Amino acid sequence: MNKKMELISFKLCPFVQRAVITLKYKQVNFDITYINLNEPPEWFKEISPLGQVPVLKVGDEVLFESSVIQEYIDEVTPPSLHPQDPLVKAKNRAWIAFGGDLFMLSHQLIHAPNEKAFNEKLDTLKGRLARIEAAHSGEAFFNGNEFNLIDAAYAPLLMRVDLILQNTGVDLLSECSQLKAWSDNLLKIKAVEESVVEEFAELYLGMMKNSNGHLASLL
Ligand SMILES: N[C@@H](CCC(=O)N[C@@H](CS)C(=O)NCC(=O)O)C(=O)O
Repeated sequence: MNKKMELISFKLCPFVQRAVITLKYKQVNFDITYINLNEPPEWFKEISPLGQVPVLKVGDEVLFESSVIQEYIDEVTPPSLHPQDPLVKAKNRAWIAFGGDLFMLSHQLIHAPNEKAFNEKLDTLKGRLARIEAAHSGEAFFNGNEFNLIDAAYAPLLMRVDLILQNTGVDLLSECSQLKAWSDNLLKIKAVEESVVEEFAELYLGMMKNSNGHLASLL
């Protein structure tokens, strides 16, 4: 790997955070450029096929889709953080995609306008989390005692779940003891701790307040 990578980011984006964790965990020297997604600059619209972050610039090339970006970073900085067994690896990829949908659901939970809509989203999210609980190894990390790409992919969600618990008392993991332990393990990893800007909690809670939904009323 010889070209310096540049990650295009939005400070609150969990998908970008997957890439940051992978870069930091693998001790890659990279640049990060933050944009305002509400007013994206012209240069960003030109390089991002979907108008979404993350985008990873590698020299003149551009990559998009967080899981693909994670895999690219992993491949150019061996040894791999993917398990070797093709079946386990394939299953992890599927659970990583599943995790991406959970980012969207957690966003919808925050924006649920009233208690009824909130409870519906809460049930859906808890049901999905129970699925991951059932697939989890029960060890320190998803597959066992080693930190893998899938752990980097889920840490952004678990960081937000923890912030929701600390600030509203809503416990999304109340029936998921393995995920609770997993979250504790992930949130103290340096690459995870340093994967967000210093003011992240403030920004996240600010977004929650601005949404003026049911969850904001519990703050
Ligand atoms: N599937 C994409 C999702 C990325 C995504 O939804 N990013 C959000 C920010 S967190 C975004 O750029 N939204 C702007 C838009 O969709 O217009 C990935 O995994 O990278």
